[in-house]
Amino acid sequence: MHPSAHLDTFARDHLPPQDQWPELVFEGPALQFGPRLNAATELLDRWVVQGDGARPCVQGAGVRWTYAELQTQANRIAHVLVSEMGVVPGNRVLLRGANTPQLAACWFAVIKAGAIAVATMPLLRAGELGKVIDKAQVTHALCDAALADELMQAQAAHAVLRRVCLYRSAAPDGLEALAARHGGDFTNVDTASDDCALIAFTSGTTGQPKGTMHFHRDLLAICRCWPVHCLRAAPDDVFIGSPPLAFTFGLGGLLLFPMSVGASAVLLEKASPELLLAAIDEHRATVCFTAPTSYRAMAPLVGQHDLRGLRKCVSAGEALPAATRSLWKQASGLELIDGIGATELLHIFISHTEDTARPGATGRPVPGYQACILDDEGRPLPPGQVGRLAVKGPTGCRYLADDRQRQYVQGGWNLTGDAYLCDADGYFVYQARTDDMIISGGYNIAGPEVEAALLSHPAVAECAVIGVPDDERGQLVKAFVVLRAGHVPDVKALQEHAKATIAPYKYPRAIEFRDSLPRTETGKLQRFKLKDPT
Ligand code: 3UK
Repeated sequence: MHPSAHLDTFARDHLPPQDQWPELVFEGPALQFGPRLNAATELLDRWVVQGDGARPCVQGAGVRWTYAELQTQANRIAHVLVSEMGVVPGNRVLLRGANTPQLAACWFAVIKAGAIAVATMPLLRAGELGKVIDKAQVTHALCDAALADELMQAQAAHAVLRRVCLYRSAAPDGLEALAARHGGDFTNVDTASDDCALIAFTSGTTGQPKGTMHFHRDLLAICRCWPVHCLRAAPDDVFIGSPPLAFTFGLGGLLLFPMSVGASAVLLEKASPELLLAAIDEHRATVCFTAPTSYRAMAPLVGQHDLRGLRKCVSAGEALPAATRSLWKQASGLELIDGIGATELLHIFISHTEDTARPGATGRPVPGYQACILDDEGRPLPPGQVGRLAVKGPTGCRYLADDRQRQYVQGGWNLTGDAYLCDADGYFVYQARTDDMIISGGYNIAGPEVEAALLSHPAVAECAVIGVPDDERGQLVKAFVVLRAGHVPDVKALQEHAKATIAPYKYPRAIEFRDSLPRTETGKLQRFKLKDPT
């Protein structure tokens, strides 16, 4: 590793041992990184230096900032971090707030100061924040005044968190007042390209959060893979979407990727399907990032808005059912760009362009990444066989002090925990989470395939399919269904529809109707909550 700029060496001290890292592959000139690199220099300052400072950069929460204005804001906050809050390079700085330009400025300030950004989901409560503070030994925090309560409670229980400063606050000791006392220039800390810049937490299904560590160069590497080859956005694009900046899907899609091409982004504090559609219309947004369920919910409402500006729509976070792809295409005229990403790999590694989309498939490895399907012994499987998805590329899993590193990384590959097959054309087709495969009467049944079949029925708004214990079959396929308005429960009709759409043995033998389904803040179905309702 290169000489670190970190005075607080916590991050390097808690990286997994080198022999447990995934193999990193840096293919082609765009993925070669020198020894020194601060991601903020490349993503933000560069535009001002080259004379593009007056271009629009971020808007939302009552402000509209050019690149030069975001830079000035970030520089002032960096001074506050260093000279008033006592942040030294390598310290972990927690960020808490809804998506706003102010949060983006705080994020860049942390990166510029050579500290480590630990962005957290706005919905987290004191107990969950406490786990993050403890695990990442967070010493400082910048928090939206509107969300201060839970963080203050967490701070009371965790002495390691020394200083909290509130932003979007009118208080005399609020961040705005402190920042106003400082100049708009700041010399970025000369970090190593492999100094940790970000610890992104992923909760998974167990409730014990895992911190994934990403370097300055990783932030640029993801900008040079999927956005260049699959998204292909332009400097005049206006990005918009729902994922929080604390979710790396949102950080890339709504901050890093627009800024890597000199484009701009609309940051929305609230982005329910209704609000997102209205905001696309209002801001003439051209590139949208959200989850499959959000496209499904927006489709019937499209007619109420003017979406003529919209030209690219990205779906990630969960498998995209073919029915949702076609529903969105009918409603908007746009072919969705689906991509599988993971917090461990920072962003998307299998995807496609609008022209190479195949309904039901996630796509092919994004240039820069390699993927294959492995059996339980780690041997590659031939086309058409279902096994474990394995990925490598310029980014990869490095858990902060966590034994689960050995599960995620095996033989140099990142194992995402997904069951996939690769077809004869090299397209990767999602089956299920490996721990969600249903085994019924000796058959392997992927819940999402049954869900896709049910979703193609006009009465079905949303559904989730799980295996429930059954004396006779081992497991029984059970569907939880949310009906569209105006439809009445009809178990038989849905079962017949499933049998007519997929192999009949996969049909849901039990169906339960619900008003809603349990989901994470990142939009993922929590199937485990349906299995074990306690
Ligand atoms: C699932 C998908 C099928 C899959 C993420 C884009 O979701 C992201 O990160 P997470 O760590 O979850 C990773 C897991 O989510 N998944 C995500 N996208 C897809 N399954 N098709 C998809 N298109 O199980 C994966 O292992 O929360 C997504 C960019 C950055 C991200 N962090």
